[in-house]
Amino acid sequence: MTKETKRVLMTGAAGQIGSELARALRAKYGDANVVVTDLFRPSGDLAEGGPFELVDVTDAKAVDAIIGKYGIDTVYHLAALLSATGEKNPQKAWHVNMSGLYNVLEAARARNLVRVFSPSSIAVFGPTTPREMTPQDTVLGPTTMYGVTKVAGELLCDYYVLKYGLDVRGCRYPGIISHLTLPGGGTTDYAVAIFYDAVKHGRYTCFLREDTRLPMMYMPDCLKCTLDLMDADFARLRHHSNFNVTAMSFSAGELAAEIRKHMPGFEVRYEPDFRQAIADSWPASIDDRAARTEWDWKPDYDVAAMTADMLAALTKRRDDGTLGA
Ligand code: NAD
Ligand code: AKB
Repeated sequence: MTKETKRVLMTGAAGQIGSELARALRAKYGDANVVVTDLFRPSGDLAEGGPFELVDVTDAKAVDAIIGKYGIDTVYHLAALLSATGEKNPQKAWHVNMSGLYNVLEAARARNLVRVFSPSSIAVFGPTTPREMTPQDTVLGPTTMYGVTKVAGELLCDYYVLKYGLDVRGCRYPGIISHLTLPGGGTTDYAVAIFYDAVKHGRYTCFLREDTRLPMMYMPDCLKCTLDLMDADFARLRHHSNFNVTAMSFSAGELAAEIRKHMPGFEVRYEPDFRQAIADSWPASIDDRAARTEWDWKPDYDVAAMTADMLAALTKRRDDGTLGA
């Protein structure tokens, strides 16, 4: 039987996903029962709407102490360095991503926690992986340090399931698109930046080629996916920490064309940089039938619905004066 979550700890909560997932978890479990942590204190209700603590996940004692202090039973471990930042400092990416995960898993094992969520990424795949409808169980072979840490992370999580019976879950998020908190240094960040620049300036310079096609997901689906996976019946799960999930795939040029349906004068220039090689090593589309079969995963947003919603939300923020220069 799946055990119940009562008190949650989130690491890396000030980031793109954590800042929205923390709000969703507070709505679900109550403000006082979701302890939000990061390396820095974010402004506004994220730090003020419930318990907030500064925690560096590479500090094993700090991770264990915060779990003990608040009687935590479930951890959402989101602290990480992403692909582009990771390629600029691979040693730090290894340290943060691997030590952070190990410290969380060890504290969870020692304190017999109910459940841990540790997201993986499409970055686990590499140039030798089938690019179209990438299967659930296939060749991995990433060529970025970020991808290496995500493969090792999946294996480590599965080891804790097998060896210690710890309930660890995770999915391979594709690029996540959102309008509340900017992404923190990934290759799919262009698919967020393009909306900000469209609304603010009517033009965008893209760091990937026009024909670069990648799997993506809108934030409401990312939140649903995460919460549903964590609520799934453990007995139904054949996979644990490495579920393929996706909602849509498009090229940079196709996304620009979708935005032009709302803003006919929108201009995009393409000036690929080092992130092009990373994108070229990742899948164009994902087969997520395992997630659909094992815990009923199904996205709500396609590219048209996501684009309309992103533009409406960012236009409102621009008109409210909360979008910045
Ligand atoms: P993000 O970069 O926006 O946020 C990460 C947070 O971790 C930041 O707030 C940062 O301050 C914090 N952090 C970094 N080092 C830390 C440390 N030593 N101790 C504590 N906190 C630290 O990332 P995100 O997009 O919110 O990603 C969350 C998770 O989801 C990551 O594991 C990432 O790999 C995964 N993921 C994200 C995407 C995406 O498109 N956003 C896609 C696939 C997987
Ligand atoms: C990145 O681009 O690094 C992330 C990811 C897909 O893991 N958005």
